[in-house]
Formats: sequence, C-alpha cells, structure tokens
Amino acid sequence: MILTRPTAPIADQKPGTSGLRKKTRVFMTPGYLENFVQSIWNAIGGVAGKTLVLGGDGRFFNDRAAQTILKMASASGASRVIVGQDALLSTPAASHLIRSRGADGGLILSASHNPGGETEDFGLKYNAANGGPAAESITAKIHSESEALREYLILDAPDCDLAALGEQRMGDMVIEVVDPVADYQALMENLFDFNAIRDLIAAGFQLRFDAMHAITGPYARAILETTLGAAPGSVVNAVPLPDFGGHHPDPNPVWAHDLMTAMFAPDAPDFGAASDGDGDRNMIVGRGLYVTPSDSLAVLAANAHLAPGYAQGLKGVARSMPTSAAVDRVAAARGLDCYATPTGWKFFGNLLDARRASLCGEESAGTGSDHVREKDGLWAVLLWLNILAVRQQSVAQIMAQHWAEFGRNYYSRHDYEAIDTAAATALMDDLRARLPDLPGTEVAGLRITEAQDFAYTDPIDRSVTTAQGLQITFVGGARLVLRLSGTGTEGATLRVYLERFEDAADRLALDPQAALAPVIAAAESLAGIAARTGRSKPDVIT
Ligand code: VG1
Ligand code: CO
Repeated sequence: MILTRPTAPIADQKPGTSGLRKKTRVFMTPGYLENFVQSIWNAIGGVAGKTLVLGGDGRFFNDRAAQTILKMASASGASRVIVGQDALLSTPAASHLIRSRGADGGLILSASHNPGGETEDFGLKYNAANGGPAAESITAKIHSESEALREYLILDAPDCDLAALGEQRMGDMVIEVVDPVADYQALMENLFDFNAIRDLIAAGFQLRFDAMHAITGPYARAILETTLGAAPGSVVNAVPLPDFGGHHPDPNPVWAHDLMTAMFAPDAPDFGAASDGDGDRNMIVGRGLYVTPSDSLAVLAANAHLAPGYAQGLKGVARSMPTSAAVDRVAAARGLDCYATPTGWKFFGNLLDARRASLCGEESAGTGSDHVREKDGLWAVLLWLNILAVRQQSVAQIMAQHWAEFGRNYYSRHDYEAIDTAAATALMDDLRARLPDLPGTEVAGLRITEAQDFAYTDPIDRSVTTAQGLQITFVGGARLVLRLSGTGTEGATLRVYLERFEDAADRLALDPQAALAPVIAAAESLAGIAARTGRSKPDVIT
C-alpha cells in the first residue's frame, strides 16, 4: 500500500560540495531522510518509469536508509532499482553501473572521508544519468524543493532481502541485487594491462593497500590479491565496518599513519596506497616517499599513455583550482588543454562529457578519467601500477625524473577543523574585502601579483559559480588559496592551500613545509588565522 505522509520543510537540507552530509542521528530523525529523498524525486521530475542505481559505503545506517529509499522509489513509480549486494557500492562502481546499465540516475549513501557511526556522519548524494554528481542547477533545485515540501510517498511493505543476488519485486518495482565488484573489475581489466602488473608482482614487487575498513576492501582484495597475485594480506583493513574501525577513512598522511609508518620502515614494500570511505579517493606512497595528490595527477598525465586504455593520449586535463599547477606544466609540455574548476567533482562532468578533458584531479586525493564520472581510488592505484610495470622504476625514481623534467610545485594543505562558524566567515569576508588592494603589495617578503575571489564559467553550459575560494598569487608562481569546506558537519573548516614552484636542480628535494615557509607566513599575515581561529597550528597538515 502506498502511503502519503504529510511533512513540513526541514531548513538545513542544502547539499554541499558532495551531497548532503549531516550527523547520522540527524539523518535518522523520522522524516529527515524521507524529506530529502522526496525533494530529490521532485527536483528531477519524479521517478515514475525510471531505473535507478543504489548503494553506499557501508557506514552505520547505510542498510536502513537503503530500505527506506527503495520503498520511496517504489511508491513514486520507479520501474527498477539496481542495488549493490547488501546495499554496498563504491562511488566509482555506482557511477559505472549508472552508465553501463543506462540508468536514469543513482543514489549514493556516503559521507565519504567523514567518520562513520551512530554519533558520526552520514550522507546522501544524487548522481545523474551521465553517472556524475548532480550539477549545481540540480542540487539547487533539490534544496528549493526541500524548502517547500508538504508530503512524501512511501510504500508500506516489508524490507527486501539485499543479501540475495538476482531480481525481486517491491510493489510494482523490480529490485535487482548485483555483485558490487564484478562490473567494476571488468572495466578495470579493459583499461589496464593486467598481465604486465601480474608479471611485476610475480617478479617480487610488493604492495600494501590500506582499505581503511571502508568500501574498497572487497574491490581491492578481488583485484589486487585474487586477480593480480599480490600476496594475501597485501590489502589491510579490508573488511568494511559500520564505523570504519573508529577511524577517519581519509587517505592522507595523518589519517593513514599506519600506512605511512609501514612505507617508511626499513622493510617497506615497493608501493603503498589507501582509499577513502566510498572508494573515490587515493593516496600514493612509494618506499620512503609520499606523493602529493597534485604531483600524482601530474605524473599520471605525463604517463597515462603507457596504459592500454589511454594509449591514444589524453584529450585534455582538468584540476580543481586549489590543486597545484604541476599538471599545468605537463599539459603545456604536451600541448593539452588544461582547465581549472571549483572544488568538487560535479564541475568536471561537462568537460568529460564534451571530451574536452579525459583526466581530472583534485588536491584532496581524488583522481579520475572519462571511464566513469566520479573520481576513482582503485583506478588511480591501477594506473600507477601499470606505469610502474612499464617503466620498471621505483616511485622515487619516477618522481625525481618528473621534477627534473617539469620542475617541482611544493604543495601542502593546512586544515583548521570545527572552528567557530562566525569567526571563519569573518576571516573570509575581511580578506575578500581587501583583495582589490593587494596586488603590488608585499607580504612576508613575497610580492602579490593577483588576488581574486575565484569564479568559474563552465565552458560548456556557460553556468557561473562564484565565491569558490580566495586566491592570492605571488611573483614567481607561489600561491595561496583560502576556502571553507563544504563537507563538514560541525562548525566550519578552513582550508589553506599553499604552493611554491622550484626548478633549480639543487632545490628539488627540500622538505615541503620548509620550502613553503614564506607562503605559510604570508597566509598568517594576510588572514590572521591564529588570532581568529584561536588555533596556534593547523589540525591536519597534508
Ligand atoms: C572535500 C575536498 C574536495 C572533494 C570533496 C568530496 O570538499 O576538498 O576536493 O571533492 O571533499 O570528496 P570540501 O568542500 O570539504 O573541501 V569525497 O571523497 O568526500 O566525496
Ligand atoms: Co570520497
């Protein structure tokens, strides 16, 4: 029986950088999830007759939320929902399923790198028929629908069995439960030279992949261990847990410190990697060397043609604005178009669809290509492995050669988490107001060439997105970016992105924080971060 339940608008359902993220208990409040899901249906013109994909990263409430969404899809007339077994799907696997099955869209249950559990975070994101995160125009529509919502529809029916592969019915709707890994693995086998990687591993190459108790565990085990022959146990923290073992599933040197310890030990493996909660991010570590995501993007751009799926060369590259310009240097050398977009994968969708860019990346450890419309953690790991197998060099040798050829963009991000929202907003507003006066002035010994509040005009649909971060550029290419996070669930998070270019042969192996010291000093002097946030140092440095 279809129930029409009266409801009232909930004020805080505005999607951020990547869907709606809130404390899990907020999402569990009766009606909260239902309101948001009905707002999505309303914003996309309903789901009658449509096929959707559904899955999530396995965090607490993933299973319950999936049942609610299925009942709401059925009540609103969806014809089919393709669900990963046990309601699990990595974000890139969901993107692939939407595309390969010609679905009308999909819902991904995840708060990605945010911690999980009943007292931590939950999230929900809508992806469109191209497999990519809904564009700003759609997320804005979802928000406005949520502000006017009066009722939602839900089927009064028992839960379905999401452990059983195959088809079942819920009302008039077909639920098709699929193996979350199989289609994704087949896609990877199409793109990469699995034989070359298998030979590399058989010859003694050792790797360690840290799944951080999140969704990539089953994918990495199937692909890296079972198919490519990595020793059993090469994938660690491989079992997805509802609270990710109490950790932040955020692949950076701070949260993946176990991996860092292993990779800097005397008996370190040749290659280390980690992924995040929903499997769309990657962290790459060589023996004794952390590769920043911005550098990783540049290396992949320079070497992608070594993998069969990219042998024809890239169509162009794109990075988020705060990501370092290392990839720009590769693009310039190879004659590729290079785009700078606002933070968040949704801004790459049009460039990928229009074939203007085929490799994209973000400084936050997201890299991906036109094979799906999301960033893809395991894909980046496999592309690195394919490159290592062809070049027969260590990660450190590849990085040294890359910097010798293109120069090095020293890079770091300093995060101030859960700070007072009013203080964070005031910091940004005050600096924004001073931007016009900054060019030509000097701060901490650096001369400012440009200062702007980043705005982006999409080259395909001409949509304009403003206020995407304050960008201050210095003589010599050093750069400072400040923006507020759009994925947090507590107070505000200030992100300070720092970059400085060096190409002198004897200055390519400096300590990044030391190399960036003048830019760090400039940030403090321009924004008064310590005084305004009450923090003497960043909470997280990556
Ligand atoms: C962060 C990252 C951004 C990324 C987003 C979603 O956003 O900085 O690059 O696209 O998370 O990634 P913010 O607004 O907090 O800076 V994920 O892996 O959380 O879906
Ligand atoms: Co993620």
